[in-house]
Amino acid sequence: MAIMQEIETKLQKGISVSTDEEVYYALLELVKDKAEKKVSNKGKKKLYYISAEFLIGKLLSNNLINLGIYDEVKETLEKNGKSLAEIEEIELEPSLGNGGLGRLAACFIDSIATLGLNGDGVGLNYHYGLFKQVFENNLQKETPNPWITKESWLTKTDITYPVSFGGFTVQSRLYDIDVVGYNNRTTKLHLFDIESVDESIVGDTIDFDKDDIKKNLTLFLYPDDSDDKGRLLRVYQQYFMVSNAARLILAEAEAKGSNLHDLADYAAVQINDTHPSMVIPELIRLLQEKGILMDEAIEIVSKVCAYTNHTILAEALEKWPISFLEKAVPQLMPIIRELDNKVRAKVADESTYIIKDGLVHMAHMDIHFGYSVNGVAYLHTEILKNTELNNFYKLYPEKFNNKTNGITFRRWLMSCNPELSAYITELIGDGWKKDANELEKLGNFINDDAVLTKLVDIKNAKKTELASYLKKTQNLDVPDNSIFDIQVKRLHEYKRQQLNVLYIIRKYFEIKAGKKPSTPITCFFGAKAAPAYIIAKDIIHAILCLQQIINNDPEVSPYLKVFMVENYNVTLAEKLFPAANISEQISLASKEASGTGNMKFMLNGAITLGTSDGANVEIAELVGDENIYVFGEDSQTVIDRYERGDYCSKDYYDKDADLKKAVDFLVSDEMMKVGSKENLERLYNELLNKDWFMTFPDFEDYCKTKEKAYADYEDKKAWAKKMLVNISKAGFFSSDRTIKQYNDEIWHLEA
Ligand code: B1N
Repeated sequence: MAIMQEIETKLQKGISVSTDEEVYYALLELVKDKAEKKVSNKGKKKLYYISAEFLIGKLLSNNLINLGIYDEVKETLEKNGKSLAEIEEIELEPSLGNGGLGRLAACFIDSIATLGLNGDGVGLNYHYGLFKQVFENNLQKETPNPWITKESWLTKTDITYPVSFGGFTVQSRLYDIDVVGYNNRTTKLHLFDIESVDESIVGDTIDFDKDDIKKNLTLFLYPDDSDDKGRLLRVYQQYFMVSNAARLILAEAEAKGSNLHDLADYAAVQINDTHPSMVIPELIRLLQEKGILMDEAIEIVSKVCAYTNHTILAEALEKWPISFLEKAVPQLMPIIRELDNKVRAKVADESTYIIKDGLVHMAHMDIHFGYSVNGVAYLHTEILKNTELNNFYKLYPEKFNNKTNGITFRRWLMSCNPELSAYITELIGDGWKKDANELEKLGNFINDDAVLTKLVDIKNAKKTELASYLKKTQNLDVPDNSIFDIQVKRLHEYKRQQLNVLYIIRKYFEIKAGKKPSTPITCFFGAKAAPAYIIAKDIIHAILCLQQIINNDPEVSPYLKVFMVENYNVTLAEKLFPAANISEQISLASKEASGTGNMKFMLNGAITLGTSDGANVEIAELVGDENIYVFGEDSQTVIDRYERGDYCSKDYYDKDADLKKAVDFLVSDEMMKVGSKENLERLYNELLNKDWFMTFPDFEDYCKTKEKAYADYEDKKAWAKKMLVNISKAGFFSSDRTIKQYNDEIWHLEA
């Protein structure tokens, strides 16, 4: 049947006489039907990628692309007076993740499906997601982000388990989302929910009764962890997730003939950061229930579980008080104690013990009782081996390995930038869609003026598109003839949005003093701050105040504008990456494990302005010094300074007049007029008295390097060459490559 007929059969009327909403739901059903008919990946051994987050983004366009019917559907709709872009606006984006870690999990299941690997994602079905960000009085407010509509990508299954906590039991229910690969194959994202969940206990804010676990368990992703109740709820969530996962794993293995002694032939579990770490004791517990003795159960599970570390930030390495675990999951404590005893019996180094000072160290359990530990970029893995986890590396050098992150090019090029994607295909054919390394062939066009011009034309078109989208959706007036300099990522002090802020203030003063940039500059920010992260919210406040001051200053705004987009999410990301000229990757060296936004910018022809941190290091190596702007201290210098503990931000402030002027502006009359004294003073004091992430030592080099980038932008042809090199070298960052390495070196599934 022709697509047109198929859609109209679903609609039971003509496309042209249907509303956008009706067409959206018809397409949703059509895609679900088609996905169900695809071959699902099979094999004796199966991977379970367990993650508290899957930041999947909207699914319609991506699924149409992966099913190979995107163009056909788009044209059919157009012929009937409909726009696919407008129909996409109907779809609500699930906010089932914070940032990079969750988005990585989503890219990974796309690649797993595409490579035909037998692997599923397992997570939770949060009804209100993380939160929706709104700005009020230049401050971030959080509201619930409902996304589940009556018809949705979720399919209710018959799978349900009783899950017991200390003192009560809940009934789970599995919902599945089909993950369509770019090859006629599918896999599944399994999202567990609780039957007794009650959305009505949530009002207009993200506050709710944190004690009522039977009602609240799957309402939000990581509710407020600043108080004990929120933290305890997180333990309940994590156990609920892994207990369901563990039962599913054992049930599927047994169904395929496993006697459970041979579980490792049937299952590999990837533990995505420490959030699912309790899967280790839970699997051991369930194996014991099935009659396997403790020692053997531990051995079996140790051959099944592998752990990925995503950060070296101490506050993100989970340590749960024993009292929390005793209350929420008392059945696990004897097992965790036994695991700790085993470590104590064979290891002298106390720093690696699982239980210390009344806390259970989740990562320690993963490393002792998992068979693989991986970092997410070369530099990050080196830091784990040599510094952060050195005591473990000395015990188990063979367990440590690197898997540099990647992104799916289906979503981050083909879907979000069809113009560039089509042009690449015109130049080098479409082999790159299956083998991303073929992008290297673009290098042959480095001296082809027509190609360079066309790349710039496409970039400009995407900038105009972003500007009109932001006008329509957020009423922002973005000048599309300016340099688009973009920093989008979670708001965190180590990512140093505040460094960018200080540059912007400096630029503002420069323009006021009559030094005007040849091409106007537009600085974009997009970032959510954790609801309880005070300083992060103060930084958002400062950005919004600057936006108000600068954009309304007739002397400055023709040359410089600032926009903080509201509720930065996957949908907005898909519009921002293709429009960027400059990609801000300015974390303090050693702190950003990898970054994946950096890869999305590069693939779409933006040039990186970044520190030698995370995957930036690998980008620099691939593109060469000419095609990236690297600044700042290196990770060893930073690590050494932390070690010495002698950093004093005030010294830098006193020595650099420009820096001093920029920092002082935060608490100037101008800022106070549009902002809140409390927030601005707190940020000012934080920088002056602490500056834990060392923005001041990098300030001068950052400014100098950024000016160089802006100056280079003036030479259109030279800039276009940099764009071409970046795109042509991006193939390494395909998540297909990453997943192939996970499989070859950790999971060992048959393709
Ligand atoms: O994981 C990404 C990396 O590309 C980023 O560099 C890294 O910052 C990010 C606690 C985290 N690390 N840790 C988290 C998320 C939620 C949470 O509650 C920690 N996210 C990352 C993918 O490897």
